[in-house]
Amino acid sequence: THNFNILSPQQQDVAKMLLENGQSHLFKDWPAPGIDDDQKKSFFDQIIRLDSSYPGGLEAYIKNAKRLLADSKAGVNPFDGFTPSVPTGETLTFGEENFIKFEDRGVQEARKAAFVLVAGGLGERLGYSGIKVALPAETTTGTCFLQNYIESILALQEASSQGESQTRIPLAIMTSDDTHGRTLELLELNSYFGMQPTQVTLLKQEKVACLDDNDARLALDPQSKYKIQTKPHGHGDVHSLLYSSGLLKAWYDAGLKWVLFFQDTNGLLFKAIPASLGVSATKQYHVNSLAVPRKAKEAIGGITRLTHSDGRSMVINVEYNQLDPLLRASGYPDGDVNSETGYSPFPGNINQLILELGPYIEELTKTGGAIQEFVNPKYKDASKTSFKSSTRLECMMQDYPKTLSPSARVGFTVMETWLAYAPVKNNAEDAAKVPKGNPYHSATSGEMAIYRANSIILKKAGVQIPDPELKVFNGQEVEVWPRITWKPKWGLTYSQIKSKVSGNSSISQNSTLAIKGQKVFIENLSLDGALIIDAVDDAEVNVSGSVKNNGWSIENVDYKDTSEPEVLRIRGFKLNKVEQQEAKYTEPGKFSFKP
Ligand code: UGB
Repeated sequence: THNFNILSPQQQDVAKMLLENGQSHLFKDWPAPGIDDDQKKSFFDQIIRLDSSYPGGLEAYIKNAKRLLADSKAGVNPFDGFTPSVPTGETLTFGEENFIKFEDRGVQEARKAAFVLVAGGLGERLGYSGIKVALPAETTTGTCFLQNYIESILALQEASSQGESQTRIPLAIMTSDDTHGRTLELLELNSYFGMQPTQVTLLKQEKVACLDDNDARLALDPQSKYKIQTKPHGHGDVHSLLYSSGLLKAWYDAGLKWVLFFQDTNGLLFKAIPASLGVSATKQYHVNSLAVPRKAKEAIGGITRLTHSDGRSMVINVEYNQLDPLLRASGYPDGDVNSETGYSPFPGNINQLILELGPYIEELTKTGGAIQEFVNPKYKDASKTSFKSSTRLECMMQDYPKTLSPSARVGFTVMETWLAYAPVKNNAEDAAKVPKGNPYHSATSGEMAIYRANSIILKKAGVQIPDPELKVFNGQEVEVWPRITWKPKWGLTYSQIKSKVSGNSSISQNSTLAIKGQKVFIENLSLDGALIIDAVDDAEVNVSGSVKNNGWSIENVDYKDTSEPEVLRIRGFKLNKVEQQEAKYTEPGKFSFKP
């Protein structure tokens, strides 16, 4: 009935495959040959794209979808036979001897590392109109997440290369149609924030076909009968993309050993990277997941040991929406609740994974990078025979260990939340509804967490800093510490930071301190106001004396106030730069800053 003669042989093959896999509805409304031939061809272009971007092709996608949809309809429990228990991992406390030892080791290992940023998500929960990596992590300097990430990797590169200039830590960024163009533009407009353009590889993930029903019939776009409707497949795509692009092999051939995955909006992350890489290297972990103490019902997965009745056992993330039902079904009648410590006994997954490259490539050679998928249809009614809207298969990058053999060394590292984790995921309205005591994960809390972490670190390094004030922005109560920021190259590890701080210094609660230089030494500084130190890398500046001015105050901004820019509205405050002292050093040399 279908005349496919206008098609190329490759297109005819996929047409045949579709018909053999229950997809004849796609052609049901096609007019006679000669009509709409161009659209028909572009339909097949899309089909071929969908076919080539999925491990095993579209046929495998349809088969996997049928199986997963049947399981979902039958209510099959993905954890059937498994009992959850609390796993043991490495727990680190910032500044302790152990922590410093791991940091030193991590810095050494970093020259053999490659970084992978997953940034294909649009961040629907945040509702920000731009791409998330372009969002300022903090507004004191206006540094966006991508800049912070790249400068952190460059700082690590410099610290680990010990003068060997050829070390270049590669960075791959997974984008999607939603983020690709704007990510590339951000990099190009800012000269890659100091990286060599050849150091950075963008890998674009494709969306996958939507499904209309339990027979996995592909959904047509509501606007066009010549287009399949598509949706994101999830961050798990990163594995097949790294594999099929040949990047992993290139890294392996270049002698690299570690691949570090991270997400788009965590302004604290790199404070935890050196130590956790040190843990991977010391413990020879094939997989190391970073974790933080988790509040029950927090929207981060729980790291769990799952033991099967047949004896198999694995340490894996159980996603936040699955943890509660799993616990209830396995002898924890209260489900996902805090223990007497005030936290869930299951560490929270922050989706920062460190994989050892050799075993990783070996595994992907077997799987082609395919990650265990799931489907989450919204059914019309209890008969589960039809969907409210089309669905699709999804996958998550942290599910990678699920296919590993039990002999794989899979571990995790728990860090303090203040040091390691403050993502920007929730819009102001939703953040204000977060149960009291649980983290907001908003632009407000994300920025304040940076000041808090920097203040706590300087305090540990010997600077006197008062306790924070509590303030409310966009309905969220947060700790407000002095607004202290520094460039990653000033101090990425505790040892580096301690080597820059000496004597007797103090910073008042209302102060702002921005260190935009590498060799800036804080000696005997008393700061009550705003101080910006901007020095080229070869200028060594010793800072002491007393700085007092009216500083930068914090003013409330209502998120509904459209006269303010969106980046300020979503955080609920803006900085009013009343008065500051600026110290600028543009030439190499030795300088003393004494106001
Ligand atoms: N992302 C992509 O690159 N492509 C996609 O198709 C989708 C996302 P979300 P999520 O650490 O806070 C994860 O949406 O998926 C990127 C973990 O699953 O921010 O709800 C996207 O750009 C969860 O266990 O998070 O939850 C972003 O960088 C917990 O660890 C990243 O993937 C949680 O993150 C995450 O996407 C967390």
